[in-house]
Amino acid sequence: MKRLSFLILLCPVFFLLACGDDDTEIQLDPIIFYDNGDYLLQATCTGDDIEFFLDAVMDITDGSMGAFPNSDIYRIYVDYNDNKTIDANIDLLISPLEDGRICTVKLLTAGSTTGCSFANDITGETLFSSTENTGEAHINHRLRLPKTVLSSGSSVGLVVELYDSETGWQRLPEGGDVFGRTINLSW
Ligand SMILES: [Ca+2]
Ligand SMILES: [Ca+2]
Repeated sequence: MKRLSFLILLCPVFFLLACGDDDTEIQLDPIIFYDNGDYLLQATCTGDDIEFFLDAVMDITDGSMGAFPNSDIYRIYVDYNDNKTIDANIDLLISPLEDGRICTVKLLTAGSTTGCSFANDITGETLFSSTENTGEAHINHRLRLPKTVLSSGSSVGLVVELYDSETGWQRLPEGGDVFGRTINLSW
């Protein structure tokens, strides 16, 4: 009886994981790989780089400048070897600093990391402006980085977290976890 209960408990978990297994292929033209109405996440393949455009259309308060927690920022958890597991010193967390530099750290556990490292070929900016998605000024982030930073192969699992100083953190995909449930990209 105990074994049966265990199996019943496991089934919904496997179903949830299977739901997130479809990769979205990034092309030369921008594609929207996540859209929940409040946030549109786009990506484009540009040569050896991938350019992310994280459009926080719901965030109409300008925190593009300033210091956390009064700024609007993001962080991206990167499952570098795309195996749905946190691997110490392999998987990454990428986030902008107040001075505009992009900090890359290696994950040690879900809640601890190495110190920041910086690379000239990882660039980004946060703007408070209108975009093609909506004419009202709002927060939007750009991040460009080499494919080789994102993945040991040609696919990656991401958990994206966006912070609005007014409303706090929002994790995408909703219900995502590092790295059991991710947004999956390939190129
Ligand atoms: Ca804001
Ligand atoms: Ca991993």
